[in-house]
Amino acid sequence: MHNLGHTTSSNKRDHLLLSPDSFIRTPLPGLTGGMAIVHVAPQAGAAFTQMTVELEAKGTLQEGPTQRLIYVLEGSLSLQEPSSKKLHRLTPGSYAYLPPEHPHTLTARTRARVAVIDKPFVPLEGVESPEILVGHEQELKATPLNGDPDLQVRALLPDSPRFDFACNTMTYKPGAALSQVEIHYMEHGLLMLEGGGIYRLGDSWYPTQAGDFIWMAPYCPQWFGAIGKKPAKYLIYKDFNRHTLLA
Ligand code: UGY
Ligand code: MN
Repeated sequence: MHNLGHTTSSNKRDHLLLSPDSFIRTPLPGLTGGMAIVHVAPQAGAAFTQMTVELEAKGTLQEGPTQRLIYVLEGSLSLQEPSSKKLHRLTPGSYAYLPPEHPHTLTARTRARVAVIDKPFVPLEGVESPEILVGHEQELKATPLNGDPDLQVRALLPDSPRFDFACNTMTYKPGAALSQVEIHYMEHGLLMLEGGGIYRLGDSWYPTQAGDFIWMAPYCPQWFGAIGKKPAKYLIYKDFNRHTLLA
């Protein structure tokens, strides 16, 4: 539906807001039986790529050109990789960190949707590179952000300088909000998973709901307040643990 050219999506110098009505699906090398929605990429000014990969049953996704984090949004999948003889079974909330040059095959057992984050790895002298990690969000301890019990953060990756990025889920009770307008050197890729609210990005305030994607460039002023009767939850990426001159 053309909707007379209207969309809530927006492309500004320091942020992108992409709502599902403007998503474009494309093939991707290493992807069979599915399509990729590339939400953000270096072409837009980001130093990473974030996509949602949609797979039919039996569709597969193989490794990309660099390290990767996957987070299952929908469906049931299996992950096969050389360091383990067993198949990892993945369900919604499952995630996996896959180091660079770590061949793997993700196979959909049912129709599935997976958030995929690819980032060129920045090694740190004297620090071992990270290894494969597979987990489920339910197993993670939640930490209140700045002591606010109504805003809970779950870190998918361990707090370790081995990793050059962080990826968290943030869950806001209705009415909860970030306690400050953040402005920082790290960029963000954000996928709204549940509920909604108002996102301030730069000098604009946007209604935001489950399904939306946001990219925040370094130093993009940002603030979120959850609105509605159920919690708002998002998956958020940021570059982390490296000197800015190394990135
Ligand atoms: O980790 C963060 O910087 C996070 N608090 N930012 C955000 O939610 N926009
Ligand atoms: Mn932030």
